[in-house]
Amino acid sequence: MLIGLVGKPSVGKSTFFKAATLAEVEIASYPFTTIKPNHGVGYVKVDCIDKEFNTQCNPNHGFCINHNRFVPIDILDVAGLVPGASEGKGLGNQFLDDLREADVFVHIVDASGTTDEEGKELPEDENRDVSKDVEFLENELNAWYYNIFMKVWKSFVRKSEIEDVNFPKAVAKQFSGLKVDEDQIKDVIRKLGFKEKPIQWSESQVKEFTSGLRHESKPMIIAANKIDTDRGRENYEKLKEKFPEMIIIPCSADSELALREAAKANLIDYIPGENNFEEKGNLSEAQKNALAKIKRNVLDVFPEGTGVQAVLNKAVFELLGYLAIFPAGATKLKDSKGRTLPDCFLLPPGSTALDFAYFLHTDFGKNFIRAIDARSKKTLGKDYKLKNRDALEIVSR
Ligand SMILES: Nc1nc2c(ncn2[C@@H]2O[C@H](COP(=O)(O)OP(=O)(O)OP(=O)(O)O)[C@@H](O)[C@H]2O)c(=O)[nH]1
Ligand SMILES: [Mg+2]
Repeated sequence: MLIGLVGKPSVGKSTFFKAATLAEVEIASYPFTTIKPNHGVGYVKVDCIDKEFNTQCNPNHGFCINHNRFVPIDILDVAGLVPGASEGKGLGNQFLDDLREADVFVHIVDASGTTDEEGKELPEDENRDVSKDVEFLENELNAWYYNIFMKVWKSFVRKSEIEDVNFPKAVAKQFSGLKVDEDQIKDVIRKLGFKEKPIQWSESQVKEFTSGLRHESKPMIIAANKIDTDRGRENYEKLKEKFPEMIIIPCSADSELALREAAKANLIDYIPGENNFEEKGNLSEAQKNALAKIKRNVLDVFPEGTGVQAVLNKAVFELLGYLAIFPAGATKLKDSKGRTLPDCFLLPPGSTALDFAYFLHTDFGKNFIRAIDARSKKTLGKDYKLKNRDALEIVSR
């Protein structure tokens, strides 16, 4: 699972990244602070099943606090994108190639409204229409796909004059590095309902197709960041009104970073995603004030706290519909090393018990006999559709 952070410069991509991964990265108020991509490990939060079994898990990967299981995911933070990037403005959009492998994008928007389209600070009396940032970014991402597509379009047209070309297959090949498959291509064409053959498509039809493909293969969730600022909340509300079909989450990456760093330094107890914390260490007056401000301006106002955890969770579980699955013996929850419920895996929507067996090991898949639900001890067949937080044993020959 790879989540890509995108947005214009200075919106707080690296701050979000650092808050989610605690990796050391550069953060600054001038545009293009990040040039080379930052790659790190963050976590999605899953209500751990160990509680139901009256036990405490020992994760092989990630960690568990108070029965909140944090399952690792990869996150990529890249350079800022500006309008016209597809024609080479700013740093261009070549660096988007770093995001080819992303399963989902988080578009970080500066909801403070204090920066212009290139991430530069605006004069005090000006306020940016933040919906423009959402629109231009969509356009730039779509142009990226369009340009990739146009590289093969001409040769495709020439070829199809002589022989029958399998369009979905040819397009999938061109986009193979971008995690686009033939089914997605067929799906997009079906949804668009074009009557003409691809070869007869007009320029605008080609654009509709490549935008649709971008949308399908790189879905996007919006983090309305900097909600702790004066205009943050107002601009977030405006975005929700303007784009009712999008998932938009109020966010304060800066606050999350402060909370996670304070927790790491043992100054507070804080579980990412919660809207409270408890002071425990020797806090200076300045630290106390800073934390009180976060509580007042962010945690007490927004039910999902700073929003950083909510963004990651919604991207993976709501937008992509992934399922958290625990391998678990029907009679014992420990593995051979004595670890309790050591694993929790993320599987794509629609996965079956057999898919899960193959996911664990090809041999389990090939020699699958049945699955057993560790809660109910019921037997499940290979076509059983997995549900989020299922705990299953795979029995194989
Ligand atoms: N008030 C407030 N400021 C924030 C927040 N998140 C980030 N910032 C500030 O915004 C500025 C830009 O942050 P970065 O994380 O470097 O932004 P970026 O999007 O990575 O910028 P580029 O790498 O230049 O594209 C810094 O001064 C941050 O401290 C937030 O939630 N609230
Ligand atoms: Mg950055």
